[in-house]
This record gives sequence, structure tokens and C-alpha cells, in this order.
Amino acid sequence: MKEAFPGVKKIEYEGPESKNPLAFKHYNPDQLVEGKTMAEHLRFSVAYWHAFRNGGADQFGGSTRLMPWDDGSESVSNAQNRVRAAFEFFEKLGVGFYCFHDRDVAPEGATLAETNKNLDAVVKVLKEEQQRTDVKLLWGTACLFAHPRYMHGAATSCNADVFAFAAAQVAKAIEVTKELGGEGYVFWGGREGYKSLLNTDMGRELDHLAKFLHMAVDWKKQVGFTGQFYIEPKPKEPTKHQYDSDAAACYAFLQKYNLVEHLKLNIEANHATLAGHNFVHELEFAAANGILGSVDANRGDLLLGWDTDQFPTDLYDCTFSMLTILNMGGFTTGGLNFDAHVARESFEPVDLFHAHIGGMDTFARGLKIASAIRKDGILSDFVAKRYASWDKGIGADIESGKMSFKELSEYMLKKGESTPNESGRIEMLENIINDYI
Ligand code: XUL
Ligand code: CO
Repeated sequence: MKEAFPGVKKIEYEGPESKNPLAFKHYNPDQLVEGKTMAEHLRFSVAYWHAFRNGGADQFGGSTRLMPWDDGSESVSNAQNRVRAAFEFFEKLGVGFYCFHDRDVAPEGATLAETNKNLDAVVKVLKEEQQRTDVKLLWGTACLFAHPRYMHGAATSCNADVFAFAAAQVAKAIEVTKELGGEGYVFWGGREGYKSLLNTDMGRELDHLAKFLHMAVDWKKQVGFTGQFYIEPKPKEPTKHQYDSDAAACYAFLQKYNLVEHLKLNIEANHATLAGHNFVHELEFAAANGILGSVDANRGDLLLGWDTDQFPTDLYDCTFSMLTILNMGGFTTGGLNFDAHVARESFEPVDLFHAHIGGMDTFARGLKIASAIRKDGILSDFVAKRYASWDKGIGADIESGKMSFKELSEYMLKKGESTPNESGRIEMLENIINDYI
């Protein structure tokens, strides 16, 4: 096959002074930060569906992107060529991982058996290319939302046969993920939600979703897949109400159905803002509950109410998210997957490089800044001091469970009034963060 990106050489680190748009200014893969290389901290991944399947179409017009390696057909040979183009891109970009849905990489056939055969034929090339390049699979997933059979949902469909089809599809997708050495597997509930309560039995649908995930956990053991399972929260799109609406809703669901030990969360920045949260709020909630697994790194547009999936270039967001990730001890199986697409106007192949370079450099800067903040201890010292009343005396007694309402009433009746509060100093802290950025 001809080179897919003939005009682009391997992207190198040239440092902050470089003016070369096709070079990294901050992402220096081998540079050590807190004892690990940047590559080990950030674990960047390319999302196959956006980088190689999304042509830029929107509700008002068709695809704009030039993809000279793609003949536009739904043939297996075209899918295999696309894989070779994708791995040339991963290699030139210097990224360690990629992610895909089953239907991104291989075309759907007339029957499930035919579809599985198509998938196997493409997985063979994925495996060859992984071996050739050492690029790894961060996670695999199944597309349970695009085909018309999933119009009412997959695991939450009113049609039991559709549940069965989805189960068979996920079983195969888990097998394929294992075959490719995937480090994780994501469940994003594409159409697991509802549009109208008039035709929906919500309790039954939630029970079905839990049953589906338990079956997946059993299957994982049966086939010997040792990667991490994740749920990806999202509040809306495509259904009006999605069951996995945010990190807290997912955590409650996992707890109710005894699934916490089996699934962590894959937090996506743009999904957090759609849920009315900051990206870092979702990360922090997941980390505080021990279920932060991986990240879909992108950005929304607060003036638009939909999932715009833009590349992350907001330094504040990237700094705060890296602070949370460093504070929790870093990724294990997870990473930063660019679930983002180039703008419809950025239609040339080279734009794919510019987009990813920007995302990688912004997170690398965020990592360096977050590490400097941690080293100086300014935020952690402030927070520790703010909660100092809990370290001894009455606070320590409450935390250790020695106190009841009776004793606290006696304590306060004797004291008469609580110790005065101290300022939260929010503006001062915001100014300090700006000094680091
Ligand atoms: C949809 C979304 C998905 C998941 C994988 O908004 O983020 O692409 O990341 O199914
Ligand atoms: Co995503």
C-alpha cells in the first residue's frame, strides 16, 4: 500500500521554542516527571471512529474530509487498508495506544456469522500491525447504537431478541479485544435510556442492563480476558435520558447491582459538561470512590448544548485533570483517549496530526504544571490546614466514631458557640494557579 501520509515524517519533540507546527513543544515521551516518563503517565490513544471513520458529515451536509487511502466502499479489503493507514498515522504521531468499536474496523454483514467473519479478517491485520509497530489496544468496545435493530436500545431494549443479539455481539467484541491484548473494554450505553416514559418500563430496563453486565463479567472469566471493564457516563445524546448519566448515577447503579468490583469509569470531558459538571468534578468523584479507570480526552463548547467532541486545548482543564490523576497515583490500565474529531473545515489529512499534536502538548503541559503544583504543596497544604480541626480534639473524636448527637449536644451546650471560621481564600488560590500556568 502507498504511504497514506506521504508529506509527514515522524513527529519529534523540539521544545517550547520551536515554531514547527508538526513538532511537539511539550510532549517529550521519555522525559521523567515524578519518576515516570511522560509516555507512561499520559498513555495517549487515538479513537479509530473519529480519526478514520468520521468524514465530517453533519445534519446539513455530507463528508468533507480527504482520506485518499479509503475507497469509500464497505468492503473487507478497504477496511484492511484503512487499518494500515491508521497504523502509519499512530506510528508517525508516536502514540502508544488506539481504541475502536467492532463496527468501526470491519463492515457489518447480512448475518451475525458473516459479520463475525468480516471482523476476524480485519482483526488479523490489526494484530499484524500491532506487532509491527508495538502500538497497543487501550480498549475495545461494541457499537450497540448505530444499526436500526438498536432503535429501542440494546441491553435495555423492549425486544428480548435484540438483547440476545447485543449479548452475542459483545461476547465477540470481548474475545477480539482479548485476542489483541486490549487493556480494557468499555460499555458506553449508546441507546440505553429512553425518549418517553409513556412507553417505558424503567425499572425493568435497569434490571436488564445489570443482567447484561453480569453476563459480560461471567463471559470475561470464561474466555480469560483479564483487562479492565469500564462504563462511560453520558447524560443525553442519542436518547433524551441516558441511564448512565454521570459518574454518581453510574456509581449508584453499580452499587445497587453489586457490580462495583467489576467496573470502573471511563470519564469523558464533553460528557461531564453535558451533565452540568466540570470535567474535573467527574474525575474527582470517580477517584474519591476508587472507580476512576480511564479518560476520553476531548472538549465541548459551552455555547453549544451538544457533544461537539473537540480536541482538548484548554490548559486549565488539562492541568486540573492531571492533578486529580497524579493525586490518585496515575493510570494503571487506563489512558487518555482522544475521543475527538477534527472540525469539518479541517479536511486535509495533515489536520489529523495538528489536532492530536495540540491535544498531546496541552496534556503534557498540564502534567508538568500539575506536578509543579504538587511539588510545592501549595494546594495540598492549604487543604490540609483547612481541615485541621478534624485532626485532633472533637474532630478526631467524631471521625473515629466516638461521638453521638448526645455527646455533641453536651459539648456544644458547654462551649456555647463554635470556633470562628477562616476564609476559604478562593480568589487567592485562583491567582496562585494562574502563576503556575
Ligand atoms: C459517544 C462516545 C463513544 C464512546 C465509546 O459520545 O463517547 O464514542 O466513547 O462508545
Ligand atoms: Co467517549
